[in-house]
Amino acid sequence: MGETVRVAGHLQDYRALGGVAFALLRDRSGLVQVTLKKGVTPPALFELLEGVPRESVLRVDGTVAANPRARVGAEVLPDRIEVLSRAEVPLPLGVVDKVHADLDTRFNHRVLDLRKPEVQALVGLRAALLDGFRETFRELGFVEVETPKILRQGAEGGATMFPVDYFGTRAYLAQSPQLYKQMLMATDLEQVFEIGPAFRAEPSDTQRHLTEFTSIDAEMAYLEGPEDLWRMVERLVSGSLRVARRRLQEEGSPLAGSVPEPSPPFPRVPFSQAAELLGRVPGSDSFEADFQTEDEKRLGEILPARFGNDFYFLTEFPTAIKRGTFYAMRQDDHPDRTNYFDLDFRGQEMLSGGQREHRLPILEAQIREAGLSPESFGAYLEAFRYGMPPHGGFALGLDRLAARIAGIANIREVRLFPRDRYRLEP
Ligand code: AMO
Repeated sequence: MGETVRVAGHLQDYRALGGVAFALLRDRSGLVQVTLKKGVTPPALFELLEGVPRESVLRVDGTVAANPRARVGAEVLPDRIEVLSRAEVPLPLGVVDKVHADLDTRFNHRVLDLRKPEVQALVGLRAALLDGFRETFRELGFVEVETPKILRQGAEGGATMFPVDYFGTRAYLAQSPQLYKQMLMATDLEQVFEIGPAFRAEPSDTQRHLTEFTSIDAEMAYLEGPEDLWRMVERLVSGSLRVARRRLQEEGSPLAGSVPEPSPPFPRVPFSQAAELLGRVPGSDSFEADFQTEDEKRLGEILPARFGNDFYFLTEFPTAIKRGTFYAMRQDDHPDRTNYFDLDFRGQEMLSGGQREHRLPILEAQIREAGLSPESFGAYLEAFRYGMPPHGGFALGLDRLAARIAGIANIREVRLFPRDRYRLEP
């Protein structure tokens, strides 16, 4: 109190009530009230503020005074106010209005939308999750890597590849770091992780598919079996969420309490058991069909009630579903099943992974079986020729996790500038 201060921010609101006027300035730390009083404040400042549109950027020099009626129990009595940047009128999107704006309008004017405290909280949630994963990966002995995003070939199926003209040759944007993180298993890095963009030309227009998303990838060598991966996923997910939750608590985020505290072990539910719980008939054609959104939702009702955990693994995916995933290891004694799994949270797939096929002849055969030619995977396959340890890994979709935690149905809302089939701007 009594100190001279300089504050700056967006002018959220201005109200003049006869002898006194209030300007509310907003920045990341919150709101501060600047109070102008007739007889105390230089008259020119009343005139100046009268004509300044909301959301303009102001800088105020003044004195702090106690005021129990102001939001923070104090206000700034201004000596000088400068308009650093004047907002145009009208605003295409209100920042604090209670008027509902549809998603398209919000994304078209995303910079204004991002000023809303509830949208800022989502940005904070992502940042805290990223911190959580990085810190936990390092604790678990993983090295952070960055693999190329412009590739000669894809790994996750031809339908979702984005072609790029690369100086006259055809290249593709990376659908995932899959082939590179596996190649690194033939080096002595042993345990790597990557947090980066993944690009998929998703033809479907759903609430959980983006054409650009953030993939949190991990790969580890000297695997004995999928159990090693499940245990690692449990430690990673529970550790990362713990760090994120703590960080958000420290920051006073309204979303801190929404970050779950998972309790490992997560139930391991074989695909066939889940299919039966969905009422599928063993032996029927549809028994081994991949789970669709509706199936995942229903499993999200059945499995947590049965096993008492919001997180659960769906394991041993049928080979029939994973045939396109040529790098997936099939079980030696049950070749119709793979060592592949998903981790679902509240009725939605968050993560998928599995043990890879590290035996070159089998891998080549699986590439052929997927309708691809081993010749086009030269550099990838070379990594298997000179000593490749058994390995496996997984990838988690950050956007899906953040949206699920925040209770948001459409994952576009947790990205700063989302990309989908219809949106390339801003
Ligand atoms: P998969 O294709 O299942 O596996 O992707 C892994 C995780 O990424 C998220 N995800 C998406 N999120 C938003 N929009 C999309 N279009 C989208 N596609 C996928 C999901 C999913 O669980 N290479 C394997 C992983 C591995 O085996 O290591 C892969 O990419 O949360």
